[in-house]
Amino acid sequence: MVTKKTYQDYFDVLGFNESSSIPGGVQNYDTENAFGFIGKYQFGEAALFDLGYYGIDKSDGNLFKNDWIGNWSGKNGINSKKDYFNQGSVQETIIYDWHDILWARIKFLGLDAYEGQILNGHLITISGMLAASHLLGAGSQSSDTTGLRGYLLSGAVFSPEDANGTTANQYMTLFEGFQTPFVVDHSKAEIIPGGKGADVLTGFGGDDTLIGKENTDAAIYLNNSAEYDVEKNSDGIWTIKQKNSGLDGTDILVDIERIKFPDISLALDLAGNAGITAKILGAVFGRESVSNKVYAGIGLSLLDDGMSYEALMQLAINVALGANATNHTAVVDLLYENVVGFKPSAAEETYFVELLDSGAYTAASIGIVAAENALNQANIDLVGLSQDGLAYFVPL
Ligand SMILES: [Ca+2]
Ligand SMILES: [Ca+2]
Ligand SMILES: [Ca+2]
Repeated sequence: MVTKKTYQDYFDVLGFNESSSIPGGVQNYDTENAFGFIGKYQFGEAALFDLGYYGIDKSDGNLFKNDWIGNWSGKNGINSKKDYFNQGSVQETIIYDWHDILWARIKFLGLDAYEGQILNGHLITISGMLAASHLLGAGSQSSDTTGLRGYLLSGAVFSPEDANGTTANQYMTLFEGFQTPFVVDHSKAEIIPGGKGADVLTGFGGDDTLIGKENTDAAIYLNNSAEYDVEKNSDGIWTIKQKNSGLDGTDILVDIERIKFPDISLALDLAGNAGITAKILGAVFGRESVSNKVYAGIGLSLLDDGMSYEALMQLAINVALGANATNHTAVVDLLYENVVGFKPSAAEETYFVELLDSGAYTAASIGIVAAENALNQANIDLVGLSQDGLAYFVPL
């Protein structure tokens, strides 16, 4: 189905998904599935109660069992399930009204703050949240593990499926980015927690708290880095303040490893991949290379994608020495000069080359010894980097 992404297109996709109704074609207003969900948009008793159509007089004792034994209210001329099946235009009114209710619930639960966030690789949009809450329910304050709220609080890791086996993440993708009548005010202070996956969070205006939790998480800012004061408060907690009382306010970042500005990015995990990258750069390419944002970006990207310290060290040595990378003397001289600051004596050179010749060390493993050496860490000012972050360019 080709879609333009208007609000009506959204409902066309929803109708197709719920009851195989074809836009401009067959509309399955009179369908009922094995769980008693009815009509083009597959409503159950509970939603039609909330909308004022069904069981208002308490004639149906259980709104979560879709047996339809209760009374209908007569709203919009619907006095029976048969009326409901026959009145397609009322179903079209109902689905719009229902989405007003869903959005009110999403806002009440504070879930609108998730609009624009990328949780575990899934872009969260207003239309995606509406569709997922139609599927799962919006959730409630009393449960962190159910409905749209449970899905978002899990960082899109917990992705329950409907009776047809469609998961919340599939809904989020299928219904991503349609126009809706609803808008989110991100200018206020928001608390936005991610989850177990790699999350990309944005607070926009106001004093926001972005919480990355597990994995390598990023915070996005829309102005260049010079616009902000970046300060480390303690391990795992940073403050990002827009200068001159800018609208972005003062954000608190918790368990965030990357800050992305339009001009540069900063890696904050100097005890993790950023530290490994900086130490390899110092040992293999020399202390000045730590400020090479292209090299730093390549190293971080490879490590974030799962490359090991040892494999990245070998790759760096190969790049630095080219055809000489298998020459043990060349490897020893390169690392020694970069870390110690001058050429090794003949005796020292012989000692280290023998460690490689004998197989006691590989070029990569002796490279790690050099990188971890306190002299190397002082050369690259690892302590200073831990306070300021490692600047890098994201590889194209
Ligand atoms: Ca905000
Ligand atoms: Ca995370
Ligand atoms: Ca902010």
